[in-house]
Amino acid sequence: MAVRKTTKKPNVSAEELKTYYREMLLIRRFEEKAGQLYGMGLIGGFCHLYIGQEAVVVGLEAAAEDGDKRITSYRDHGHMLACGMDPGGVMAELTGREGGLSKGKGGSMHMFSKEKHFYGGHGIVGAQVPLGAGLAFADKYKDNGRVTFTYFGDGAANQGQVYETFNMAAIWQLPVVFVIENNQYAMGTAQARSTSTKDIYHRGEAFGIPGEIVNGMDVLAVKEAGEKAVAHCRAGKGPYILEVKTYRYRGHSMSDPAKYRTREEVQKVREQSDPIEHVRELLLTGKHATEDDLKAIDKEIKEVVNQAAEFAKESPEPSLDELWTDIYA
Ligand SMILES: Cc1ncc(C[n+]2csc(CCOP(=O)(O)OP(=O)(O)O)c2C)c(N)n1
Ligand SMILES: [Mg+2]
Repeated sequence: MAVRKTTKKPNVSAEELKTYYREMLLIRRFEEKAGQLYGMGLIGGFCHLYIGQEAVVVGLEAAAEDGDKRITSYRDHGHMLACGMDPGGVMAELTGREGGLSKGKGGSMHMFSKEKHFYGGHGIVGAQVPLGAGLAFADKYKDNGRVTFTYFGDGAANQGQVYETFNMAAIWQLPVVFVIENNQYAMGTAQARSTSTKDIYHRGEAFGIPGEIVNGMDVLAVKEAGEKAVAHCRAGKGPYILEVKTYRYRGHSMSDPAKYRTREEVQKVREQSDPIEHVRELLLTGKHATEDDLKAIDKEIKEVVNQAAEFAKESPEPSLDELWTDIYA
């Protein structure tokens, strides 16, 4: 794997590091809890966890400003938490309850927030890419200086609609950051088996879209690259591609036993490149926090997640009348 920790001493405050630690930990603990609830039969249907990829969305959210937009695939819980959507509302949507962000009618892959400018949650691979360009088109039209983060996977990067979108985004110089979350696998297919080249971002060159590779296990590297990409878009220079190399620790979805890779492969990444451990080490070695400080944060996050799970269990099932609301035909 081409991801490695940064070795240079980061120029970052203790508070900032603690924020990233807290935000990444929230995603990890939330996902672990979702996995447990799934195992207990409280969550049905598809459920794709984001464990291992936390630094990607936390780093990019740190580069975003109020009013910027985000859109992603079905692996979306982390994106929602990182942009400030309520953990209880997300968890209750997973359990299909009335208190869920889509009133219990959408589930894991279909949640939105107008307030936080989160545009889903899309189950069709690659579908969010043209939609993301559309959001950026609207912002360009309104000339409001906003940027859209459009996330998609290494597998989705082989979809034709991605390249139609690249073409249009380049022609219209749209303020969109295309974020390829390259977690090395598309379901059970390793990138080397599905993709003709090791790196994907340079496909943008054919359309005149600049881009770069980012270490997705290092939240500081992601933030830095995100700031560069966003500045490019806000300066009216059009789209930018970030290929963020990351890794998912769990199977593709809860029903995937992940037999296509070895336990050792996963263990090696966990031990050598875990994004949360990385920040933990920076906090401790930089004397920005003590073990006790970190324990207090761990406890605080556990509490938030437990409360979200309680809410998700106690919220009632949607009433039958809800079958007739929020439909467009
Ligand atoms: C158009 C379409 N084709 C196939 C599928 C089935 N499918 C769901 S996820 C997936 C793999 C996508 O992998 P990637 O883009 O790398 O995202 P990741 O799951 O790794 O986040 C496939 C083939 C689908 N949902 N939609
Ligand atoms: Mg993938």
